[in-house]
Amino acid sequence: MPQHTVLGTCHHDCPDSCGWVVTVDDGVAVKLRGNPDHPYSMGQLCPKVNRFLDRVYSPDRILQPLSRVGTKGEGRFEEVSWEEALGQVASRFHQIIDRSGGEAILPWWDAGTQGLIQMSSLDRRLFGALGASELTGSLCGATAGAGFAATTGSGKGSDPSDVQHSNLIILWATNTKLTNRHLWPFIEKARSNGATVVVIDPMRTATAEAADWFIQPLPGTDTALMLAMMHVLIRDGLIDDDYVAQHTTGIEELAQRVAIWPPERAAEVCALDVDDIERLATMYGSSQPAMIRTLIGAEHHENGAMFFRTLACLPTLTGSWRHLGGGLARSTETYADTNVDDSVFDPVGSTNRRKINMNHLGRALTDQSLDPAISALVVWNGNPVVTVPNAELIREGLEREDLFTVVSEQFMTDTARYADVIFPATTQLEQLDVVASWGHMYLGWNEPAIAPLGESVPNTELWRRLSHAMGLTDPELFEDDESLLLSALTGVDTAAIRTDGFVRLDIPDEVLPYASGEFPTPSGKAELFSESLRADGHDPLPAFVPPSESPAAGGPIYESFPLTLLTPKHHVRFLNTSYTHLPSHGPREGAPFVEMCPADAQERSLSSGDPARVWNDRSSLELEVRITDRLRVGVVAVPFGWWSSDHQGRGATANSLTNDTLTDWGGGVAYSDTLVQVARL
Ligand SMILES: Nc1nc2c(c(=O)[nH]1)N[C@H]1C(S)=C(S)[C@@H](COP(=O)(O)OP(=O)(O)OC[C@H]3O[C@@H](n4cnc5c(=O)[nH]c(N)nc54)[C@H](O)[C@@H]3O)O[C@H]1N2
Ligand SMILES: Nc1nc2c(c(=O)[nH]1)N[C@H]1C(S)=C(S)[C@@H](COP(=O)(O)OP(=O)(O)OC[C@H]3O[C@@H](n4cnc5c(=O)[nH]c(N)nc54)[C@H](O)[C@@H]3O)O[C@H]1N2
Ligand code: SF4
Ligand SMILES: [Mo]
Repeated sequence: MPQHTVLGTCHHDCPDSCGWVVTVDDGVAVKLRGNPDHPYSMGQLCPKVNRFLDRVYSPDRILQPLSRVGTKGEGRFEEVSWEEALGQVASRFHQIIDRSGGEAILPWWDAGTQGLIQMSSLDRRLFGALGASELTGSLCGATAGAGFAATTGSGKGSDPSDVQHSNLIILWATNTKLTNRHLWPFIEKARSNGATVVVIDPMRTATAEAADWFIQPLPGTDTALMLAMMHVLIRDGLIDDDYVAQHTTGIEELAQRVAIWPPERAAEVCALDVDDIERLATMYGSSQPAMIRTLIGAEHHENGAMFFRTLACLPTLTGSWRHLGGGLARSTETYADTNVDDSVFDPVGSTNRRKINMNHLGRALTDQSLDPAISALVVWNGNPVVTVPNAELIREGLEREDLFTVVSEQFMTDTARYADVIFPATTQLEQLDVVASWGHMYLGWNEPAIAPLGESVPNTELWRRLSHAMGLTDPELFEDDESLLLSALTGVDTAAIRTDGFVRLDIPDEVLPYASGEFPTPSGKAELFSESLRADGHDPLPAFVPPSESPAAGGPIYESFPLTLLTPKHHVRFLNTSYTHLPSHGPREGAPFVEMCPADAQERSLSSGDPARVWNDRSSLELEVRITDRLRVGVVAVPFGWWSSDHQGRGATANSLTNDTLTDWGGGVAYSDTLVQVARL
């Protein structure tokens, strides 16, 4: 075929879901650029994906099924045929099911591709047919959604791109310039019209550097700040009385609650100036339209859901939901429900199976009391050895000789090294999909641009082949990709999405979810006081509860480990743990390090460049010290994303240290409530 172009959409777990154009010459992708017609990404990609072809054509791609010949974790494999690999898996699965039942098999997947069918579709039917354990919980997003919905009744917030109409923009616990870069031009547009940008983050991020005002509370304390803001809003008559009277429940109870949260009290909890809290509350209560923008950063705390539940009370009190450019913008994923119904992938007649929270992978693999114990693990679209907290426990589980581990991957990740069988996975360039965004209001089409490299296959094809190898015959297990996709799209102009590469969701041009005060809660109002939360054993009102592993909670852990550890996304060329191993990405970001403020370093006689040990009762890391003014006293940071091979010593990574306590509700996990000590090596 002569040189031609193919439209696609970035599959990464990233809010921007950029449109792209691939130039293909004689079956080889020779160029990949942003689609200039895409209304949100407008022709731009990012420093990760600008060099996506380096990933696709990397000599390190896994292109053949592999079977383990070394010890677990060693990473020594031999190439085998598909038939051989499928045969090994099918016979082990049959043995396990006969001996212990299907629940001894655990599927584990994340959003390595967040495409509609390649993230999760036929796997649900296959693992349903096997009666396998069911994965629940989330590394990302569910706690934020559940917290927000406790107040508003749904996940729906404002359209993020409407920040362009805002007069005040509060970027609360989100590092927009790094993690959501295509939103920044919309923010700059508002700024050129006079908007003020405030960043609230325990770390002076690149986004904080670019803001008009940076507020730096201690991690996990923001709810106290919000309670004090509400104190000021109510005290000073800055609330929208009509809106509150008509559309909310529990204003009196809330007023009583925040009465005991004067700015002085929050200032102490958050380590902020009283004047700053007064000024922030007054600014918020007297600016319209005022948009709060948040993503995931604050959900990784034990009180994570309460953060989002309380945050949603702010635009409700000020009536900011009424205004375009007001309200609260978070993940847009629930808007995709308008045109996408992924419940069509659920198995027919599925029964209730044992549930395992994905954040507790290490616990599940090492728990002697689980009945049945996990005997087989199947991982795709994720790298849990590096991305899930308390990771050394996962490693311990994966080393079990009696565990049979199957991984579908593009590369030999830390997780894949522990596999017994590895199946080669295609990249987004080689597979059909549709991507629903969580950062904007467009669905993206992804036409395969090239044929699968080597013997790699899309996840859906792996499930079809495995179903066949298991001797299953139900036709729903063998549905083809196009049919799966089309069955999940409702009311989408499929001709248009294929021709343009994207289509806007079937929602109004102006997204004002609660302007008229219709909240889909049990009471039909925004629930400042929530009966449902009370029924579930939570505080029915916004409340500040310090995370149990935190300076505010104190106790013996804090005495041994007095520093709070943040492990944020940090590198422009990384997307979670993907890319760190590529020569065009990893080396250009340097190496992992521990960052701390001058006072904490001085107390430990540490200078920049010194080797240090960072440890707690979970694990220990050896890292180079970097002294910065980005962090305040008592808070240190180690960037997330690097693999074992990038770390010295035993190959522990940032998540070897992190806390696997679940969040208050929503099924997420408290990575950022981690205490450590640091000392010179
Ligand atoms: N370059 C790049 N972009 C990415 C990713 C990546 O790995 N690299 N990952 C993608 C993914 S999966 C996601 S979910 C998004 C996440 O996007 P964001 O939510 O914007 O990013 P995070 O780095 O998880 O967290 C944002 C900020 O929250 C802060 N934070 C932590 N605890 C608290 C707290 O208690 N209070 C406050 N106020 N702030 C707190 C952290 O210091 C951090 O700066 O980014 C996506 N985009
Ligand atoms: N300490 C700390 N931990 C964190 C975070 C943090 O900020 N700090 N962030 C958390 C967040 S928000 C998230 S979302 C998670 C991410 O956690 P993961 O999803 O586990 O992380 P990724 O590195 O994105 O791993 C995705 C893997 O999927 C593979 N993959 C990509 N496409 C395909 C495909 O089509 N088929 C198959 N079979 N495989 C594919 C990639 O090669 C890659 O290895 O990490 C969480 N962990
Ligand atoms: S990773 Fe995010 S910013 Fe980069 S191309 Fe993909 S969607 Fe766009
Ligand atoms: Mo995420």
